[in-house]
Amino acid sequence: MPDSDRIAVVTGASSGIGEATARGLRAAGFFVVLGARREDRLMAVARELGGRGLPLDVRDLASIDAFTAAIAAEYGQVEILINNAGLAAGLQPLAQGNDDDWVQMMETNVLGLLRVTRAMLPLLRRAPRAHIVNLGSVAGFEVYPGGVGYTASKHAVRAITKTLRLELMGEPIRVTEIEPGMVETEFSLVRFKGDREKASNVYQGMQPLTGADIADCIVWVVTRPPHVNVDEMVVRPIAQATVRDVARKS
Ligand code: NDP
Ligand code: 8X3
Repeated sequence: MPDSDRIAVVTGASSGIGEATARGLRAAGFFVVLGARREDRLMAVARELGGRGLPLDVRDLASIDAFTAAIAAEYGQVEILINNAGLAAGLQPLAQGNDDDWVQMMETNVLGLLRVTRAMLPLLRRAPRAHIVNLGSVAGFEVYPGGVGYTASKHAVRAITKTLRLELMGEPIRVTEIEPGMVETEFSLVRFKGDREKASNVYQGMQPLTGADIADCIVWVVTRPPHVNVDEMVVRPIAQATVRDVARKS
């Protein structure tokens, strides 16, 4: 039984920003329902927070349906949806673009977010008030060489968020996009397919944000009075002025 009727669903809660957001929302009094593919890690977080972990692969419609059906049966409604599951894969120029990487990014960051949102909308509409928070990125309005698949997917997240804001206008459902700059999570390790040296070089000589920094912003956004909609929030480390301009100490 949830100890709060304020249900918050976080996708991609097995690490990084999603895990930190689950912690933040729990501390703010929500009952958290967490989804991701790595069940061992997901369940450990859910257990620790006294929440519910459910397997979820946002690339798989059947998995999204099972995730949604379990939430509908157990809780009946959802107040907060954090669409966080996502990744970058590779950093090659378009000419050398890897098909599998492009498909994975589009299916996860774009189709996954669309499908999870569509599945969850009936549950969000059952709550007295609700809030959808999409994890975009500064890559949703800036670009960089090698980033074409990822930046295209995050530009799409921006379009989706703005469209939802229009389509849900008049309903008690807030829509927000969080657009982080560099956050040290497993993001770069995933992008470079487990190459720890390449991943740590990304943050060499500068202090990146942490997952907890972004969670802090998300918790702030969802705890504003119900009539206040923060449409978007851009958050970068102080050392990063644009996606390509980063001050590093040697
Ligand atoms: P992490 O790699 O630490 O976390 C990504 C999360 O997404 C994991 O929990 C992973 O879980 C989940 N995920 C990936 N694919 C799927 C899938 N098919 N189905 C379900 N869950 C999935 O990275 P971050 O925490 O940094 O990334 C979170 C979000 O923040 C992403 O959308 C990312 O694009 C965005 N972002 C990150 C920035 C950064 O610099 N780190 C900056 C701007 C935005 P599992 O593998 O267990 O399924
Ligand atoms: C992640 C930020 O700069 O790697 O969304 O694209 S970046």
